[in-house]
Amino acid sequence: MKDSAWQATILTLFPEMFPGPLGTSLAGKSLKDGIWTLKTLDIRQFASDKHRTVDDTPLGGGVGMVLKPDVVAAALDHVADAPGPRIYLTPRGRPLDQPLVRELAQSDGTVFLCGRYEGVDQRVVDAAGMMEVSIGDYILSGGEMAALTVIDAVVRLLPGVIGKEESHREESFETGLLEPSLYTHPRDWNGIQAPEILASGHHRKIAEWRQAEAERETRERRPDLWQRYLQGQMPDKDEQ
Ligand code: 6GU
Repeated sequence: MKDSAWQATILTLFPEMFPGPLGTSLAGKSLKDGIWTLKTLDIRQFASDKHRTVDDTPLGGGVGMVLKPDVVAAALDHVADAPGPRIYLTPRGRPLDQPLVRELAQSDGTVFLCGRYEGVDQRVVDAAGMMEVSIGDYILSGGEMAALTVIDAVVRLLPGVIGKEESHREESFETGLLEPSLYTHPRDWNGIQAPEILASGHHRKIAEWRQAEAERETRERRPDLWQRYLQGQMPDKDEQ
């Protein structure tokens, strides 16, 4: 197990967006406890001209502006000693999923490059061997909200952030199934009954009901996850 803090290093034009929501709740507590650290670096400080220009028009024409490779390279050089993979947040990237989150949590940290405007000159992304990551098929105004999302997902996996190791095991995307619906007291709410089995005290039957519900909900809500789950259960079958 890792005994030093997980280090998030963020290159951004908007350092004031951090820690933002990561300063509260579970992430905020673990930040204060030193389980992870956050360092932001303002990309603008690496501009070389007196106007502190960080972007330029796209070669070949087109809308918007592109972050200059020399400026981004200087920012990356400045954090050369920061641990972990270099991630460029872009809707063109590999879709974030729980296996990637786990991989990042197992490293000593991650360096995040947040793009704004239309994006970053591809040459610096390629030259630095950056991993390109997207958080979903929609467009954000910049990579900052995506970085916050990735860090939130990573931090809750770090040892000591969530009480028992137990609490991760039955989660969606750890089991490959969505979690079953949740209910609390009162059992009768406005005449609507919570499932009777949950009040039976019969732990084996409750576990079986939850498994069946998780399977049904996954099949109905996320046929894509359901197919992957079935293939994981039956590695020989290629269709179901
Ligand atoms: Cl990583 N960046 C931006 N700008 N938009 C996104 C995204 C990232 N992931 C999904 N949409």
